Amino acid sequence: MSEPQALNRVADIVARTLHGYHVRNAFGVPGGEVVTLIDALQAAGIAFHLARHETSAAIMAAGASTISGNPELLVTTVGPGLANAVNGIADAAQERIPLIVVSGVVDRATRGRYTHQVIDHAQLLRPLVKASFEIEPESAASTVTRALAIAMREPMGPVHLDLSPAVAAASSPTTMAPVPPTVFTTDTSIPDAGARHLSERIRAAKRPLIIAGLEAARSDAGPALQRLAETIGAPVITTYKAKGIIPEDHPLSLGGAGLSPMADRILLPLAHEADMVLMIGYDPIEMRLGWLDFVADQAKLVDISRTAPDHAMHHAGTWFSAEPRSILQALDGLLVEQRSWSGGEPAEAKAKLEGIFSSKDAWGPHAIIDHLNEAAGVDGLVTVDSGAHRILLSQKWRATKPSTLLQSAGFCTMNAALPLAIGAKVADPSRRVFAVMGDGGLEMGIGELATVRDLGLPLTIVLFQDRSLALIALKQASAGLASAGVTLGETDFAAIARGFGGYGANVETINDFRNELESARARPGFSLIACRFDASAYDNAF
Ligand SMILES: Cc1ncc(C[n+]2csc(CCOP(=O)(O)OP(=O)(O)O)c2C)c(N)n1
Repeated sequence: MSEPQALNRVADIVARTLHGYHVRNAFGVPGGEVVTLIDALQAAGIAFHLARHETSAAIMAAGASTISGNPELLVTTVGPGLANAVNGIADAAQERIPLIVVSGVVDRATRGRYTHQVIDHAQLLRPLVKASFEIEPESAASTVTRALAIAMREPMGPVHLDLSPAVAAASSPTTMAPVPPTVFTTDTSIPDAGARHLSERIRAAKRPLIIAGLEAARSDAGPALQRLAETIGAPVITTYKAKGIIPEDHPLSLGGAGLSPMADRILLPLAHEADMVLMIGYDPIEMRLGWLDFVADQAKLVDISRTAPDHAMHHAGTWFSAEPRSILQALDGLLVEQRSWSGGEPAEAKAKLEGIFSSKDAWGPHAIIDHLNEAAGVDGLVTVDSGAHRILLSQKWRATKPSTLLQSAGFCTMNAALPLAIGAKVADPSRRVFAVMGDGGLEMGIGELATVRDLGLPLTIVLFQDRSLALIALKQASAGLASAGVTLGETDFAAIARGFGGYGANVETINDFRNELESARARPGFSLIACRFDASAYDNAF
């Protein structure tokens, strides 16, 4: 039990402020420099979850934040602890995650002379975080609220705080722990001159096309976007992260685009034919180079986003600086049904896309994805790792709701799916969560199976075991190079899962997969289903 006065340490003020701003989960690996902070977090009602690697911990926080809608916390120790988190913090930067990183730092009294584990944290993270501050006793709460505000400001991203052990344990000179202000949003969905101008341009379009991205999905713009698409007959392409913003079985949905050259060969010509492209909350960070100047005529390109487009992947002639949902709502009353695409090109594109990503093989990645899609249902939450399996899955997957397929789509780091799944399940234990991974990705972060076990999470891990870093093997082949450094030996993942205290099965038929998926549903611990197939199944698959 903590002494009553111990609850007024600087660390307690930090923790209570974070809690007041709805932070409920901290992920990390402790070190001597953060023990007081961890104690204070627990006392304030923020659960500290032990991960096995700091980068995984950062991505767990990303998964939790995506589901909770609130900032979440990464806690690392000094030096090596923070350095180990670099990949995960970079991921938060590119995936727009409001991650608060708190690292221990050597006490000020010895900082100028002591060198053990000492590196310059702020300098290390400089290109990755939106800001970096050191927490001081007099201003601890204000520094934390400022960090939260910066992390949550669009585009959201990570903010770093250093907290030394002496400051963390010091008695706080103040008890103030601010709570967020009550926010009243003025109604920007009332049509104004901008919305009228946009509606006139839309009315004049004969072949409008919509590309929706993360900001639209996060701003809950789906229903208004679907109404716009239906009213003006515009097909909708999304980035992988915005999949499901309108149900992907809708006749106007052309699914996700991003990393598949085969999909691009159908979607890019359609974009060329469009006479107006409405890019709604779209950030091309998720797209391949094929989308560079995908439409050269600036006049056709219209950006609608709260965040100023800060890339040069293409150049829109017009930017409507607004929250996507409100401008779409404003358009509602200004547009009447119009007939577009008299040649039926969108329906033709949809049929072609369905054709190229289907496969009649009874076993292999196509069949596994189809079956998992069905089994996950409307509310299942699926995370997917980087690699060939992700590109095929993202193209084939039919999402009917936004934020039901989580992935690192801007940064595309391997070993994201398991930590994302852990964070998502911690944030919402009521959801069934599946992590889809390649064998390379799982082997990179296999230690997190221990985290899954220790947190008692009944995740289902669907492993695409092709004994290959298949995506890189495909790149070598398409460059005419010999295969090198991409072959993986055969791990017995069923045995590995059992060793980590879970259930494991190696499967090679769709029936076995179906049965394993079904029996995983009721199991209290985690299940790992290793689906074994040959990497040649990805040849010409996307
Ligand atoms: C941390 C990191 N290292 C390397 C890469 C490059 N990379 C992208 S996909 C991939 C192969 C992944 O192999 P696996 O997990 O087995 O999936 P598969 O491609 O076989 O489906 C590699 C090495 C990356 N994206 N991230």
